Amino acid sequence: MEPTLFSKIIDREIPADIVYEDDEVLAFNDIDPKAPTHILIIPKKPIATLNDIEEGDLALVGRLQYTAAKLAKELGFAEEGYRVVMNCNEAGGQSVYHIHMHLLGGRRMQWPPG
Ligand code: DGP
Repeated sequence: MEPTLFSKIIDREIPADIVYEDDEVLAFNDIDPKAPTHILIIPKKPIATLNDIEEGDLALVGRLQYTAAKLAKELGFAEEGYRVVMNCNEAGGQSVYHIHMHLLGGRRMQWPPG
């Protein structure tokens, strides 16, 4: 897999406003926020799309969701509510081919999304 923008953020080749990091996961503010809080949560392991997740990645993907909930609690909007989104491929709105979970909070969300 070619290095993506997000691999470069993991490797500190491109700056980002990092809000959480552990051995497997990195979280940073989205450059073009769609809510008062808009954080991207990514695995350090490069996985291009949701379609490329393998059985051995299941704990890692669970860790993305766990990290989203942990950040929502820390940032104070877990009880009020928030949204997590993962876009897959072009029609799904994916623009960076390294899986990422969008954590959106701090405003009332609409349904259905666009
Ligand atoms: P998606 O469209 O689901 O692939 O989401 C990609 C997100 O990545 C999009 O919300 C904007 C964000 N993004 C793109 N380039 C950068 C960047 O250089 N830095 C940061 N922090 N976010 C970026």
